[in-house]
Amino acid sequence: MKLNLLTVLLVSSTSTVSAFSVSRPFRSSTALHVASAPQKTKAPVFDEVCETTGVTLKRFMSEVAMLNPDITELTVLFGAIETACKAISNLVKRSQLPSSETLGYQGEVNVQGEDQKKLDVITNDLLKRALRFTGRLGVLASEEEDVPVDLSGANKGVLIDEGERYVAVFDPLDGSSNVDAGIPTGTIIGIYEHDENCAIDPNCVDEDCSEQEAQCLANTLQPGTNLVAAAYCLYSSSTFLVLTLGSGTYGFTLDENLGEFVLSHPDIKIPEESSIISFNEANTPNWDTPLQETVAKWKAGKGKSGKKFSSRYIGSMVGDVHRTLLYGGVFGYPGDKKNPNGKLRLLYEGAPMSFIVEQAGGLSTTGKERVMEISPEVVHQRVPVIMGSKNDVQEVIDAYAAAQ
Ligand code: FDP
Repeated sequence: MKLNLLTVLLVSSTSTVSAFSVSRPFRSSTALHVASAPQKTKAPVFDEVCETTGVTLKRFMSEVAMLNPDITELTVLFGAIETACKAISNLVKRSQLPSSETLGYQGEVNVQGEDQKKLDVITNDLLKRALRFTGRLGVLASEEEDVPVDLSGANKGVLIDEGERYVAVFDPLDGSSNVDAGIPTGTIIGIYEHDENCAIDPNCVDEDCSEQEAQCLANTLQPGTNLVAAAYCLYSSSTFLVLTLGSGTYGFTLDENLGEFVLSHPDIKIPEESSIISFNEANTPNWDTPLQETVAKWKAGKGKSGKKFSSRYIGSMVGDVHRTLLYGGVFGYPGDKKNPNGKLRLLYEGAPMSFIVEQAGGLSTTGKERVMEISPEVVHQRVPVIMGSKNDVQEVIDAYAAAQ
């Protein structure tokens, strides 16, 4: 079904007026047409590998598509993600050079009241365009956009016929408060199926839009259990792209000579227990008592494993989760007395990263419930997150349960 043409670029109230602006937050109070939970994809096996190139992301995705023809369209999206990550990696690397003039603040505040860095804005634009030009997206939501952006119709820049449409949610430059100091940052992306029954009248502006049209734009408000794919790119000593399509977690490293992401971490399995905590410990006194007590036991070597934990915290979620996937441990940004829902956003931080961690055999919880099962009510909703090694996170869940 071809959707109507619509120009719906929604921008912050402090800048350009949008063709469609929504004064109320999107809420999922009534039933949304949301695709059913995705089927498990079949993972490829590589019998023959070129010694020079290894398994590139392109080969990986095309073999996934051969095994799972129903998700062939995802290869196009991952082509765009790959290009965007390479471009963002270059931007981040060059940003330290005085000639790049990309460090510092943009002078705008996003809808969450955070000062936008220049690179937040540049990378948001870059990723938005890369995804939009695939023609496979119906709607996207980003940390840097006030409300979801409708991409259906000619405004998406390319014309496609029928074909699956997806919803992308992303944080283009997570950890950007670190970027001026050259500390690792990342991009986080989640992909849901879009409700193809959504038709939006191109003339619908503000209150002229029906509840149904507003809900179609709000198609981003799906729980993590509906994710069909999630990925992050980490801009660090190397550039990594780690993804899940619901059948394990796979890590690729950018071979700068080839210009290709090469499979370097196949089927990542997070250690079942470890001895690393990764929290902003300045907030400890305000945490919930069960978490405070569990972390205090770990530090004293009196937790379930008896190991004495040590602390590693970059303050960049992608970097901290990447280390946690490889070395094990517990990364978290829990709720506290000041911010009961913590700091991280459910849609484009908590849910996609939880999908990746769970697919690597780990757990992700708020303490009281599985992050993946929470249905967002608003796009920029925050969520407490405690994720990582299965046994360690289970210890936190048990402490919360015992306290009830
Ligand atoms: P940032 O504000 O630099 O974008 O949610 C964003 C985030 O970074 C995460 O990447 C990171 O884990 C967290 O905030 C760090 O917050 P604190 O500075 O409060 O520790």
